[in-house]
Amino acid sequence: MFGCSEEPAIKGKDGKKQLIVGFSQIGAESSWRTAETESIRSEAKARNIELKFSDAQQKQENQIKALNAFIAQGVDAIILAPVVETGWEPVLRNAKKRNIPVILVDRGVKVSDESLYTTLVGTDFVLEGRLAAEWVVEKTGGKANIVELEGTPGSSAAIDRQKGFSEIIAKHPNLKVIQSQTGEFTRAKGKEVMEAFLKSSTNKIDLVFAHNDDMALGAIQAIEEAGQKPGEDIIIISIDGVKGAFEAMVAGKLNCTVECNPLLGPVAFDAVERAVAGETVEKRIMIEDKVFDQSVAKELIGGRKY
Ligand code: GYE
Repeated sequence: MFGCSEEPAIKGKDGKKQLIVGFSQIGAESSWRTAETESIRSEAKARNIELKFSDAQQKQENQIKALNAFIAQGVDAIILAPVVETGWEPVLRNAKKRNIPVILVDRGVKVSDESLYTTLVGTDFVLEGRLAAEWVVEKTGGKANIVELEGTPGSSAAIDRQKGFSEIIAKHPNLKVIQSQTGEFTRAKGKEVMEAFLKSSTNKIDLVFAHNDDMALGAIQAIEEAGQKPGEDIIIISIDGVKGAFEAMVAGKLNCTVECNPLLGPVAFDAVERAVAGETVEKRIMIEDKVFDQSVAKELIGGRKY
């Protein structure tokens, strides 16, 4: 046989070169995260994009290793959900050197040079914290002893939600955060920390603010085991808006959730395709949040997609 084909080895159904995208996911700590993973996997499939998936088990070093492996393999683009904010510059510089666009999903990074990533697709965590606090002000009339279950230390989700929440709470002298500790965004740790709060607190706990629904669901269990009624004796508000939170609201055990949409696949891959095509992509692609409380839970639970 003579000659050689000009065509690329791998082709998509539509005859275009099939894109190869590496996705470095944080782990599977919450139902939110599982929904995000599923959204990215299924959107890759729908677009006939080959997805190389890597689960970092909550460790930044695993994410850095995965990214370097994607870069060495010469992927067309990288999707990164960064577990923490800092420490990304060297690996992002490697990607930039090889002209591989990096699309951040849900959490942000702190870098001195913003050109090290293409865009951040996700919600506004500071706003979510503020929305939660505004609901607390309204619900309590500005007087409550609050305990806070924080997300993963060093993550933009935990840092910014706390920032937004405390900004509003600080304006109300009778709203006091009496204890605050990380529950690492998991149900098990949320339960454990809530148990410790209930045991050690000398003041009555009026309200729990959890940085995600899973920790609130853990706290609900702890409160019940301590013989109190979650949602009544202790008010509970969290962030995400997952199905489990809606179920808990319908059962009267959770009072409110601030939505944070995890279905980022379609928007993330739009950004990937535009970046690969050499188009300019805006630095921030914002996904909107809404507040849902018990009063609307029953009516809306059937339509929830995650
Ligand atoms: O709220 C939480 C998760 O980064 C927005 O991480 C995400 C957060 C989400 O595990 O449930």
